Amino acid sequence: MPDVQLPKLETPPGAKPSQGEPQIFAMPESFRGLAARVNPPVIKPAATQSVAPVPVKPIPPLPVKPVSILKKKGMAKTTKMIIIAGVVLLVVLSSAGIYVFYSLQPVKNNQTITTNKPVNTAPPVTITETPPVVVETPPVTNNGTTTSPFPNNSQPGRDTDSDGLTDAEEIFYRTSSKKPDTDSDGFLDGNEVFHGYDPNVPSPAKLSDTALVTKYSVENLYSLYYPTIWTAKAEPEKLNNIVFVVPSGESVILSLEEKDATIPLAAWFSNANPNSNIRVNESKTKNGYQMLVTEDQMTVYVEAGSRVVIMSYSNTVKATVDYLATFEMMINSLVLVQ
Ligand SMILES: [Ca+2]
Ligand SMILES: [Ca+2]
Ligand SMILES: [Ca+2]
Repeated sequence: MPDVQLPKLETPPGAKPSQGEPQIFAMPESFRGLAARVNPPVIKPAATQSVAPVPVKPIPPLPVKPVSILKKKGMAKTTKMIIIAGVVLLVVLSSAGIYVFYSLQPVKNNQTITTNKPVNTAPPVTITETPPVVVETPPVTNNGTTTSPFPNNSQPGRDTDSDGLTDAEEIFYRTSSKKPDTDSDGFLDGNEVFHGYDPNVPSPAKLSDTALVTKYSVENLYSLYYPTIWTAKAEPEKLNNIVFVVPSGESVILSLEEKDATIPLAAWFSNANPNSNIRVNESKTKNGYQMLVTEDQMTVYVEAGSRVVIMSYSNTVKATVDYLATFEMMINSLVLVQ
């Protein structure tokens, strides 16, 4: 059998030999390059048939309504009204916001709050302290007629508001001469001073807790309060006698007299003043000491066991008695050491 000459495998130019198996081209050499020589078939165009044109009916244009100038004006007016309404709405909302903002702010102290709620009234305060009540018995003569409490040459000081404090005393105690109850605690200014209460502070504030009065003490004998602006001094010849001098010239003189402790105060007075026509009335100080009070209320004799404390209001420089309530305050503040 003759050897069959196998077509030689050629490697196309530019082809890279594979590193493994050899590449094999199956197309015979005679067919190669024919594709480039074959003429492409000519396609004849199909015979065209003449078609009669279909008359096209023209489409009438859509009727366009002309926009009138008046409508344009109406639209502009509507837009304007919308803008105005918007502005008004903004103003209303802003006002509401401002109102809410300020209504939530804390109320200042000096603003007055009005409310329709009923105000709870605090229960009345009951003061347990013994209320100062002045019981002044006008001097009465034998036939029952009232007489002037002062000597003929003296008249009571002016008391504009009739509260028991003269206008001069109101200045000293810094109270109102036109208001009977300066601290509005229910007690008259004169009553408070009479009993040693502070007329400027509601009861039971004591006058002795203020700088208005000063305590005067004699060891083993007595103590009492007197106005700070007054001057207290001992008499040179009687060291037991103390003179409290008012800046305007009046004075209160305090003296001590010996007494038999077994003899009652009234009997002592009669024995000590056998030829005197001075009439006295029995009374008690606020601290409970027995005393005798002259009809003009300007001298008192206080029982002190083996002594008698004599206090006298001396008014030789003025026609008016301006410090009688203060004099009574001093008497009521007296504390005896027995
Ligand atoms: Ca007065
Ligand atoms: Ca007054
Ligand atoms: Ca008062």
